[in-house]
Amino acid sequence: AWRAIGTRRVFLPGPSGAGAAVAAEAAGAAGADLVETVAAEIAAAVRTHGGRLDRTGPAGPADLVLALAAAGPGDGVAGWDDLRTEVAGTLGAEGFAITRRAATLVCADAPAGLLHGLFHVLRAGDAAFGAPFGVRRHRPAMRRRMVDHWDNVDVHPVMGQVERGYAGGSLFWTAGAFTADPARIRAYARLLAACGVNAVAVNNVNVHPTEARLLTDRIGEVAAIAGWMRPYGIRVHLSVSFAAPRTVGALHTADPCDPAVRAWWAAAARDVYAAIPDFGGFVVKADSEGQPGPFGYGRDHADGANMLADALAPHGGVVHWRAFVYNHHQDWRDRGTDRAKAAHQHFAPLDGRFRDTVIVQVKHGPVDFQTREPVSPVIAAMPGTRLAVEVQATQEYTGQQRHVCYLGTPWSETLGFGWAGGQTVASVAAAGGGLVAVANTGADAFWTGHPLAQANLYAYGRLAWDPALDPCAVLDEWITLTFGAAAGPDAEPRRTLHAIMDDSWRGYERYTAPLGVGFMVRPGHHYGPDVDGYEYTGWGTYHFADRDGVGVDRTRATGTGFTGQYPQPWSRIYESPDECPDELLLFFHHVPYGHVLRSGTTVIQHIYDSHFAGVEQVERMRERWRALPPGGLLSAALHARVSERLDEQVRSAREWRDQINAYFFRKSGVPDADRRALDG
Ligand code: GCW
Repeated sequence: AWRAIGTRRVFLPGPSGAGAAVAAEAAGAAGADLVETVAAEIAAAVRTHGGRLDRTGPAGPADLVLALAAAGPGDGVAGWDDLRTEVAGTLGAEGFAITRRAATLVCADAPAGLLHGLFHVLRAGDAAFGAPFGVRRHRPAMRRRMVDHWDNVDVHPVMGQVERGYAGGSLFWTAGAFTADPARIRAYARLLAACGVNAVAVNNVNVHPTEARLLTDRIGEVAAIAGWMRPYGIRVHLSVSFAAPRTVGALHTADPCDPAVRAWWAAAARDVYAAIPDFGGFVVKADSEGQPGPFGYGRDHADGANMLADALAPHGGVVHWRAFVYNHHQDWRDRGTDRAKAAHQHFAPLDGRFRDTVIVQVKHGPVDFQTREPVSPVIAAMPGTRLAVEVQATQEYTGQQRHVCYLGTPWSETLGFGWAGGQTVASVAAAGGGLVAVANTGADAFWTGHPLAQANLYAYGRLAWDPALDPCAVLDEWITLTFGAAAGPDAEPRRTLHAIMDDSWRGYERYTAPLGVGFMVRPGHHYGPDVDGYEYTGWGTYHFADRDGVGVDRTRATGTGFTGQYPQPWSRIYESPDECPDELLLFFHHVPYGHVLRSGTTVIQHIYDSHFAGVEQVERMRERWRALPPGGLLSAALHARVSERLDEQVRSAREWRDQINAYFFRKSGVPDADRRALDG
């Protein structure tokens, strides 16, 4: 049967150097691309490591066999028929099964499964070729694992080429021109696929006039990117402007209920699919921070999202509609309005009204990607809607890729967050629209500016594939893949990287905004401390520090009532200053400086202690890194880049410590119990 559909066979050397691998060509064009990719990966491995690649048949003992269940390598491979019989039809579009017999056998129902199976083997290294093991099935928890670029086509006068981009220029555009290098985009797609990513939105959710034309006369640029990414199983999505019928088209309105508007979008979608047959869909930021949306026409967000879904549905596309909707012209004097409540207020009442090809994309926290936030209550409030959870790999609020901050840790905590009824963030995202990350990549030689920030991209992809993974184990995988498998469990640079990175998110939290209060950053660029920078503005991000205390009262009893948006037990726990977890205390409560935390220390002493401890941690990180000699895959250039960034992290952490400590000492007048200098 496999001969009849044109099976090609690929041989790969295993550790013995004698091995063979088989990849079966799929009947469909897209699938064939992916099989070619697997074959090319194996061919490259053979060129580097030796061994044999033969796509005409397993003519001897094999170390590795990769094949589609429907095609198979034929009779020559021991155990194959048992494997295929057991797993065929159960693996889905991207899953695979692996077992070790005389050879390592990888079986998939569809070509993307072969690719993910190959990356799995590479991750496992020698372990995939050791003692025999039984059949293990791997299927992604999240069907769509999307990276959202905030790249602009033009250089935006304030935000630059990439909004909140800390990794150099855009991989796609430079100052208005399409400058994507096919080889580099292919390499990027390979990197993403190796992390488990299968979708990319190419442009910023803030869609400016030039970028709006990517939907129409510049669609060829998106099609080119799609063509370079397709062989790695990645589908391309596009951020669009809700006002496009008016601004790009010739209509006088963008009212989602107007038949001419609906027809305009249907035609636009048809043209997009003519250029990109496997186009993923639209990403939309509407009625948010100045972007146009359905509110302008007296319509709600279900009207807006459904209209776009109807345009895409005939072609198989989806709409990612962001729930990041709030009033950014709030009166700071008005204590009744609470930005944290906004997404729930706008979206929870619409539950059940969205088409099933609409994915409501919710930021993981209720405010805006702060270092520490509670989980967004929207995630538990819309059981009749497909939700995606959005995290920010680009480190806008976590050190801007100048600071080491390994985000696998908080993302894993968020995904594991559960509530009454047995649901978790991971289960909601898995049943709905998956996990989305704002990209942290760019034209930088290390992809991510800070070389160690690559681990965040990797952790994102791995946790989207399997949210139950231990983030430290994921980090360990990344270290092995990046710096070489030769290093044993205690060998360098592994030990040093764990010492620097494992606890780096908590370290960042220690020296920045305390106890979940958030947003003590410089307005505009958001780097470095400015305690009152946003305090008297319209942005809705306040800490309310005065001489007596600090924090936002979001209780039902005396505050904004935000705690009431949570299901049990969290509604009760967050309401109580005694039960609320310390790290979120100031997010939910305004307390006196002398309030005693569950840890036993007072709020004011905690602020001082954590800021001293955070800086000491960063100073130790730098010492450890300096003691690590460059060598092997740890190139001199990489070593130097990390060293330079750690110098800046130490400088910045000290600045944070000194401003936060001086600020709260001046407000409270409470000296440090340990008599350290707080204010010069
Ligand atoms: O955190 C804020 C950023 C904006 C961003 C916005 C969003 C793309 O400061 O730069 O705009 O979030 O997520 O839409």
